[in-house]
Amino acid sequence: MEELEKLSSQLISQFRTDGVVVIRQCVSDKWLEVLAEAVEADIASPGPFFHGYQSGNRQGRFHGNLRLWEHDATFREFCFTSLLPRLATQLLESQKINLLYDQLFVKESNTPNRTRWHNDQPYWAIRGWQVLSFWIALDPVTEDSGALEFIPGSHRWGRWFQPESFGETQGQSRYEVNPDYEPMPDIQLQREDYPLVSWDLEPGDAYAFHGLTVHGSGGNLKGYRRRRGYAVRYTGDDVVYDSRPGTNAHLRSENHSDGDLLDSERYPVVWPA
Ligand SMILES: O=C(O)CCC(=O)C(=O)O
Repeated sequence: MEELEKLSSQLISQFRTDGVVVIRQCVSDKWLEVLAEAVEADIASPGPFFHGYQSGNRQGRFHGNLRLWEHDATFREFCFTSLLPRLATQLLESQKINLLYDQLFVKESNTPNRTRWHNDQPYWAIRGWQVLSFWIALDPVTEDSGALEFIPGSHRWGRWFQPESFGETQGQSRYEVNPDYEPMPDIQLQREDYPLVSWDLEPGDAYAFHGLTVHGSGGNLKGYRRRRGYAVRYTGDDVVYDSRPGTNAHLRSENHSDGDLLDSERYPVVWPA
């Protein structure tokens, strides 16, 4: 764990170029244990931003939730004091790190729901370049259990894709249309046209990816294993609030105006610690 506090320059450069890297064993067993308990508590009694996604044939269960840290001391402690803010400051090459929010994605075994291809930043009421997510595996994750797939370098396309609901039916956006966004091409149909990358993960491994990197995931087709993923999103020095249309209403702030620095109780500074 100690050596992980300093990421290699090669990894940081890969993040800069590809907009995605995998970080092995960046969450300790101790954290995994308490996070697992907190996840079960959230599934049993979800916080206010719960969203369940249904598959076409009603099979399985896809539990999602947002902003868990605001209601749960374990998630809060993790987002503030785990290694993640320290890793974020290195990957984003930023002096300061704000917590944007955290999010849970649990695909129970035999849950065929894909997570549609998308990039994240169009959903978020912020602008700036220094934006990243860690997606932490709480179970072994493989291609057939819903490993994330990414298009390396897509964070540099300069393309912002129109947000859509993660529900099953594509094209039924619950999001306000932003005329500056473009529709997401059907990447799933044209997979061979893209240099897709993915990694299997062990519990405690994480993907770290830029806010504009295009990604998606398959269903959890394993009959015996869950796929619990916990994502934590952080921002750096150059990020400010953005009131443009098309973002997720649950991720906006009533106390910020366009161009404001994020620093606040809602988007706390977590680095320097
Ligand atoms: O867990 C998933 O399937 C999707 C995760 C994702 O899209 C994200 O963390 O931005």
